[in-house]
Amino acid sequence: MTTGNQGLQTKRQKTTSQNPAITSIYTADPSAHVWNDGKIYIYASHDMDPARGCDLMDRYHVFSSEDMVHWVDEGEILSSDDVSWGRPEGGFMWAPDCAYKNGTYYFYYPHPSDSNWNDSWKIGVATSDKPASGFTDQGYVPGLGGFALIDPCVLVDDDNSAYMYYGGGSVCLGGELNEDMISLKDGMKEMEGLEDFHEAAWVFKRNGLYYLTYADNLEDNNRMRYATSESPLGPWTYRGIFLEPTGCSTTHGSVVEFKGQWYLFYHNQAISGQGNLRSVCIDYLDFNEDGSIKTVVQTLE
Ligand code: FUB
Repeated sequence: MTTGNQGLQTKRQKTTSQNPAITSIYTADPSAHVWNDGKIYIYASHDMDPARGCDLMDRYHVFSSEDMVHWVDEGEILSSDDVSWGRPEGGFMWAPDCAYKNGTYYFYYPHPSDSNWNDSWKIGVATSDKPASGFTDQGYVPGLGGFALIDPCVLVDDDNSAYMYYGGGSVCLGGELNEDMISLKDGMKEMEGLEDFHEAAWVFKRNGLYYLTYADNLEDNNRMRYATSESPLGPWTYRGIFLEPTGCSTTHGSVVEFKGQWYLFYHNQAISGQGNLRSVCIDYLDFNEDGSIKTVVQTLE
């Protein structure tokens, strides 16, 4: 199915765009990646309609595009029914990420392992040799999880070493992954230097500088903040807020370069008016000479 943001292509000329970008189903927490087939992919949470709550989020879809304008829904890639170790009642498939290393795509997602959901988060892993299908359950990252620890993000660095980040509440943790991309080399450590961290960690690299973006704690109106470091595991230097509230109580985003332009992927609730029926949005993201991120201008229609 094709859906999409027909206006983004000409936004700079017209100063208008079309957001949300994904309109065929409700989606949130977009993790965008450019793989070596030249396409850009969005791995997102899927808010289920009619809304009941986040317990109903029980499956993931992937979207792909060749031009940032036309988006193809590649279909469902994993549901809570596919997870052997998960909460018996299913649901709670929250913000995911995907990484590629040595011919394998690794799909990471937070999911509880028992009925006491917020105390039993684990970071599940599914793998495939394709970016948007064929994922099979590989269990979870040993030693990770527990109360409110969600939202995995994985950075594969230029030297092919890989780092995982996650967190929630007020703590953000990071650590290096082993070659298997499932276990950790030396465990996790707290990411130092972030201000007002809440959740939604995302790490990317630009011009040799690491950026860690995240959602803050502003009540019912989370914003996106960021910090930078010369090292993938910090310590981090706090740099500021770059996305103001979207009108949704949660915020969650990813930053990626595609064909020479940087973009911010995030979500709002513009279609439904409900915080648990969210929609993925896309806007241009620009940097200043000193590497700081310019405040993103949200295009609303
Ligand atoms: O989508 C479920 C949760 O809401 C995510 O894991 C958080 O980051 C927030 O967006």
